[in-house]
Amino acid sequence: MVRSGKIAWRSPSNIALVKYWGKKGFQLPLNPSVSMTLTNCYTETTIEFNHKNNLKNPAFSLLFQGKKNVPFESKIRSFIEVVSKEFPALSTLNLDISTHNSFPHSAGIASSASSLSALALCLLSIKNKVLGINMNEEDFLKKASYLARLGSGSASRSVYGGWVLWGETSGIEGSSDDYAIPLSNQVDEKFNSYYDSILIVSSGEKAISSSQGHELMESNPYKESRVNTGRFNAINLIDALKCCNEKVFGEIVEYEAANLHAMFLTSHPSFILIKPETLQIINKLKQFRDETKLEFTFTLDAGPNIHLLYSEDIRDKMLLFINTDLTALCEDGKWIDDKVGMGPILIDSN
Ligand code: 2P0
Repeated sequence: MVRSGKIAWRSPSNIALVKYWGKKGFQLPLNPSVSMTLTNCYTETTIEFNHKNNLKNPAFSLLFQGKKNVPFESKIRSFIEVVSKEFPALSTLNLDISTHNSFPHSAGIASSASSLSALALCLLSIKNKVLGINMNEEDFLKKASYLARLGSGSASRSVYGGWVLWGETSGIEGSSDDYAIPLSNQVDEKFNSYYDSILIVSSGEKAISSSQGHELMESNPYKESRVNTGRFNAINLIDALKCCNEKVFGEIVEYEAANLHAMFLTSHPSFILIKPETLQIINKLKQFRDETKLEFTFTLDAGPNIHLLYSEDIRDKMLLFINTDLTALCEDGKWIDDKVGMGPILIDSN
């Protein structure tokens, strides 16, 4: 039995095109979601572990961007407790965790997908080392996605590169509410060159956290309709990815963003996460598309920032438009240049 060692994983963030919003049971989604894994927005997490004889519970220390972080520590504590149920030997280990994001905390980019997936990958690697388990890559990633989902729903999708589905979906073999699956071999090559230019409208603290927002879906009068819309859109978006129908892809993506924010407006209490500049940018994008007929689309996460999605073919034209027309509406002119990515990387194991 291995008694001490070090593991480090880099795990990316992802952007959902069909949105996960609302839960059932323990961290299970009301409807399936489909996402694109990113490259440049990622978390790197290192865990040094040591066996201790007298521990009753897993003991850990946490450094986030080199500093103590109390709210994040409590999220990690709950997650480690949940993982301990699957991996009882974890309670005999002391874990020194150090984690940092490639994107600034103030960029308004959700970090739970990358940070919880990085942590899930590290804990599963540690389990396999300590217990001497050899898993093939497919089983390892499925289990890592399952564990990541227990920490944060969107994190289940970050375990895979490319395009990813989380949630049972009619007609898609292997799809499950328990873990995500990669869609890579079902996606036309064009979508594997997709860019995500993230226009930062505001990096401020959100009025409502995602956990609170998910909870508010319970009493939302449009809950049933949203669940059906999400299911329908997941099936049709996967079809559009297969057939390379960028027009249909874009229509679904923009409808999903609007539908997600409509759920915020119709929650009790109602909340609004977009800002005036969000709408100004959307109007400019629609006008630009009407004039140029370029096939790009955009989506919003649970926040005011805009994710502008487009293929390699039109990259130069989009960059020019971003720089001449859109950065003036971004906070301090900020935007993040990202693209579809390959998924997590093991960066240290000894
Ligand atoms: C998503 N979001 O599909 C949706 C769309 C934001 C908008 O999942 O409570 O941080 O940790 O499972 O994953 C954000 O919620 O929620 C989210 P938890 P999570 O990406």
